[in-house]
Amino acid sequence: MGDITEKRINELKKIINRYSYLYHVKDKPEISDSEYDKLYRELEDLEELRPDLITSDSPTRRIGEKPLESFNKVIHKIPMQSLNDVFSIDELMAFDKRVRNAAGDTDYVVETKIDGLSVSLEYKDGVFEAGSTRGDGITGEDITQNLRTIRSIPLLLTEKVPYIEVRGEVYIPKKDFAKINMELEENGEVQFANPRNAAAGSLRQLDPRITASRKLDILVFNIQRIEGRSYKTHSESLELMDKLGFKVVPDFRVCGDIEAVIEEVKRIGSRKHDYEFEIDGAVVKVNSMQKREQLGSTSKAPRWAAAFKYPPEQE
Ligand code: 0OX
Repeated sequence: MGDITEKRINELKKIINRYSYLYHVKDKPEISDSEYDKLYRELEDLEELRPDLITSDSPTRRIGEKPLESFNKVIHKIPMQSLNDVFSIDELMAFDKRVRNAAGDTDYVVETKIDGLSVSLEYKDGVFEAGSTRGDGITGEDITQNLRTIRSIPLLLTEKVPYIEVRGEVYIPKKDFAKINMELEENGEVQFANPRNAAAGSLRQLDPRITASRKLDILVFNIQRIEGRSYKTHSESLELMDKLGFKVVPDFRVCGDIEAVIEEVKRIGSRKHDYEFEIDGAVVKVNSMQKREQLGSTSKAPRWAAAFKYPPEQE
C-alpha cells in the first residue's frame, strides 16, 4: 500500500513541476488554475500522510516556515564580475577593436541588460542547493530560502548534471510593481522608488512568506561553473540552460560583426517599453569561450563584454 502512495507522490511531483514550468518559465500554461490546484492539494494531502516521503524538490516545499535571524555570508566560488559600460556607438566600436586586436574576428551575443538584482544559483545532481546575492562580487549573502519561493527557479533540473552554478537577474515585472506599492501604501508602509529597489527589498526579507507574496521573477544569462557538460560558445550555454529548465534571457542574438551588433543594440533600445522588465542597457559578449579565455579580465570586469547604456529619456 505504501508503495502506491509513494508512486503517486513521485508522479504528482513530476506532473506538477512540469505544469509549473510551462506556466512560470515558458508562459504557456497547459492546464487551468483549478486543475493545477487539485493536483497540488492531492500532493499536499499525500505528503501529510507520509512526511517521510517529502523531498526538497517537491513543489509543496517552495515556502519555508521559519523566518531567519539574519543572512549568512557566502564567499562566491567564482567571483561575480561586473561589466564595463560604454555610452556611445563610438565607444562600442573601440571595444570591438580592442577585442579583435587581442583575439581576432569574432561573433558576439547581444542580450538585454535587465535592471534587477544579480544572484547565483547552485545545483548538485540537478537539485537546487543554494542561492546567494552578488554582494560585492566576492562575498554575498545566502538567500536560498527566498530564492526557492520564485516559481521560475527550477527546484529540479531536467537532467542530473553533477554540478552547475548559474547567474541571473531577479526582477519584479513592471505590471506587478505598481500593485506592491499600492498595498504598501494601504498598510501605511514606505513605498519603493522603482522596481529594482522593490526586488532588492523583497529578496532581503528574513521572512520567506513576505518574499513569496512579491511576484519576483528571474532570467539567467551565465554559467559560472559546470561539471559533466561542456560547451564552446556562450550561445550554446544559453541553449543548455534553457534545456535544463531555466528561464533564459529572451531573444538574445548572435551577431557576426560589430555592424550587426550595433543594429541589435538599437533594436533593443527601440523595444525598451515592450519588455515585461526594466532594462538599463544591452550587453554585448564575445561568443567563443576560447576567445574569452584569451581576452581575460581586469580586476573588475571581463574584457570580453561591454554594457551599452542608452541615453536617459525625457519622461
Ligand atoms: C543583465 C546581465 C548582467 C556575466 C559575466 C560578467 C557579467 N543584468 O542582464 N550580467 C551579465 O553578464 C555577466 N549579463 C547580463 N545580461
